[in-house]
Amino acid sequence: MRTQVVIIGAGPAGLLLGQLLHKAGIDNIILERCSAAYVLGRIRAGVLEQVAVDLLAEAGADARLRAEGLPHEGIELLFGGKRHRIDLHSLTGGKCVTVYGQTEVTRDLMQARADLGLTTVYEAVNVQPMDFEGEHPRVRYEKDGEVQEIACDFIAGCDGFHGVCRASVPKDRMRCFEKRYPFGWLGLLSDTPPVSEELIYAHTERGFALCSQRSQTRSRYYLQVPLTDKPEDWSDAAFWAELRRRLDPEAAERLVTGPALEKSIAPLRSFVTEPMRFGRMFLAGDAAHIVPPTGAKGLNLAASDVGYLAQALSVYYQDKSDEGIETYSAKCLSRVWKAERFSWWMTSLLHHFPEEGGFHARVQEAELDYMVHSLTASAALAENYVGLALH
Ligand code: RFL
Ligand code: PHB
Repeated sequence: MRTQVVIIGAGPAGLLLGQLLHKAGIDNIILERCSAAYVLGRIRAGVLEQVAVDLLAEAGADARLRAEGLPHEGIELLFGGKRHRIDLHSLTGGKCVTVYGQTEVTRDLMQARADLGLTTVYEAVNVQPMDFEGEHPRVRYEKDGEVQEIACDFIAGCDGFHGVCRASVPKDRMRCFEKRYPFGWLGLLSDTPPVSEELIYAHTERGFALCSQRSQTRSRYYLQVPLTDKPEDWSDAAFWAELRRRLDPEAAERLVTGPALEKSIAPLRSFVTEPMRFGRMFLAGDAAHIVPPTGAKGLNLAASDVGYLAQALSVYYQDKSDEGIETYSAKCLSRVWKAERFSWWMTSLLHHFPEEGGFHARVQEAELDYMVHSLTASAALAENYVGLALH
């Protein structure tokens, strides 16, 4: 078998790249370790920047997003028992974000790919990128007990943080930067109306909480919890009671509870690999970097990486030029580090760090108060939250 680009991983990065390459006339095959149903069962991000929305439109997978996505022009910060609105729209000269679940983005991209009859091999095991430092890369994998091999021009490593692509690069060819946080987020999805029209980011002495949503009838809530907690430790009733304690009285009163459709804990981590290209293999999305979810940047960075990659490969095939390929890593990393900084900062500002003591907590409160009363500081938050421009 032969194709131009083998994409490893059918998460949002791999599926979006597949569409963008197809639109540019570049053949590609996607290899995914899990089943399509498993991929769709993972509940993750919910906030899209305009850049991600535009790329989904370019990929021809935005019909449902346009019909069902919820434009949000502001967010609320809750601290000291009061909510303060950050008017994203007016602070950024008219920009906003779109609330639309990663599950739905993935479903739409899978559907678009199926409609075009493009090949995705699900449940491909022992996927192995090979010879990517030379002119003739190959990818070997097993399907239904048989070993298969695909020859290609390029390999796109869109296989997430635990994928095989980054793991296949010799350690001395890359540098990794990592920060782990001493807590996780316990998420709960429920078919209940969201407590508030806009997202609430809450800083309290009991820990951080986030009130998000997927639609007018489906809510997604998160609680900061110790890393030692397990989802089984939290009954639905315990979750709702703790969320209520972290909200202001009005929101606590208005909160509608219901059975959890899903409950899971994600540890918080910042991680970056440099560079993001190794010969003819590129890393994109979580395969190359992780952000803590506080800034809602993980999925958006995955989208902008593959936007750059599709552009680089189009230039290669259309203009016979290596320029896009050679600048891919630096272009991505410049954007990645700004999102890493923002996500680290939002995480540091909003979470409870018991080991840091009272001084740290007072400085957090002072910064939050400064931020909501200073137009300059609010504008810096808003500019990053809606997403920096692509260069
Ligand atoms: P994904 O979505 O992890 O997809 C990678 C795909 O590659 C497959 N794969 C392999 N396939 C073949 N061979 C192998 N050896 C393979 N190894 C892995 C996997 O099965 C999978 O289908 O990465 P991608 O496409 O880069 O997308 C990135 C986003 O998913 C990610 O940035 C965000 O979801 C991060 N994230 C969140 N971001 C937010 O902005 N807000 C959130 O609330 C939020 N919650 C989360 C998250 C990430 C989580 N992870 C990674 C554990 C919650 C969790 C639990
Ligand atoms: C979500 O809806 O899952 C979500 C929203 C905003 C975040 C993180 C997660 O910052």
